[in-house]
Amino acid sequence: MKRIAVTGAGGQIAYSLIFRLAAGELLGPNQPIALHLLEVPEAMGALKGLVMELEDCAFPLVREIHIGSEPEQVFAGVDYAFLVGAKPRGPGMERKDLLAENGKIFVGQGRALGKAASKDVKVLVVGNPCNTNCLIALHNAPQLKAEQFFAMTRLDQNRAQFQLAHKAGVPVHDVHRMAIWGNHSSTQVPDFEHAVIGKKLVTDVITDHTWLKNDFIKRVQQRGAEVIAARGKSSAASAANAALDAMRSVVHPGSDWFSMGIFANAYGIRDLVFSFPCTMNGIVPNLTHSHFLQEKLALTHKELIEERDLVAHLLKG
Ligand code: NAX
Repeated sequence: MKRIAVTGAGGQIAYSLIFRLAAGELLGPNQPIALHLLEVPEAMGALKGLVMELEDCAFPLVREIHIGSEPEQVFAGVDYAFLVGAKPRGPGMERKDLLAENGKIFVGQGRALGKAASKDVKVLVVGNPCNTNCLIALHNAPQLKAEQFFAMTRLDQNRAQFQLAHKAGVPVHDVHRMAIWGNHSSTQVPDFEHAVIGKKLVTDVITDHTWLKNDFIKRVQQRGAEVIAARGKSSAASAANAALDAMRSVVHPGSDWFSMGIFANAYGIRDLVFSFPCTMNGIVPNLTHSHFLQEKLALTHKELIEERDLVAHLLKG
């Protein structure tokens, strides 16, 4: 039996994610699972409704369902943890207020994972600001290795892959090596310089480089806002899908690159959770960028340093 935790289990991303986990989409059709679902007490009613629906699906792989509001109890023995729950930015709230509010959540959840989870637990942080929340969680779980923590930039990668495929008029599975660098925010760097379509560089297939440098980058950076404007709510099913893709890449990395926020000292980045292109062997080494992308990388790096400075009191030295 494998134990999978989801936090924010009464929220909208979880409403898609949990049913797909229950159907076996993470670990396959032969792996029985236990679901460990964490919510705040005020949302326990919604979570109980979700559990009824899970029961009514009669998923053969779901052997146990645990719900609760105490992270240490809910995380007991978990092998995989999706940290989705966080507070949304309220009216008049500044980024530093959001960081402080949500940062506290990840102090508590990091500690609880360190104490209660399986020693090999893999943790994917989705709740925003996910890179810095992930940094906080791993600092507060000294029993675990930093390499067990990941922040989700896979939705950005998937968005970028679609945009390139659409522009080139090819199926989305022809686009590979689509890396997102840096922060999951509007400073993220969608790296079109190393992406390929089939065996050719994207820059050779899409010859409109003005589109790549301007419209493409902006579209991917702003896609979350575009979805909110259209739907009136933030991305949910696509975020759940990306969370599954991301955790699957941790469990069974394939041959393609995947983007992931990880704690690593590479490419001049130190002591941050920064998104890099990864493979089963770790960060893809020895990539170089044009001056144009280097400037963008410097901006996202700077933003992550600023976020880290704002939560310095939540990090253990
Ligand atoms: P919802 O507001 O629908 O759900 C969040 C849930 O978390 C709520 O039910 C809330 O009660 C719960 N929660 C709050 N504090 C908690 C705590 N301490 N312990 C457990 N549960 C807690 O938001 P949803 O749309 O599901 O989004 C969740 C998070 O994902 C947000 O922070 C959002 O910004 C972030 N996203 C991250 C993305 C990424 O690519 N990394 C993309 C999608 C999404 O925007």
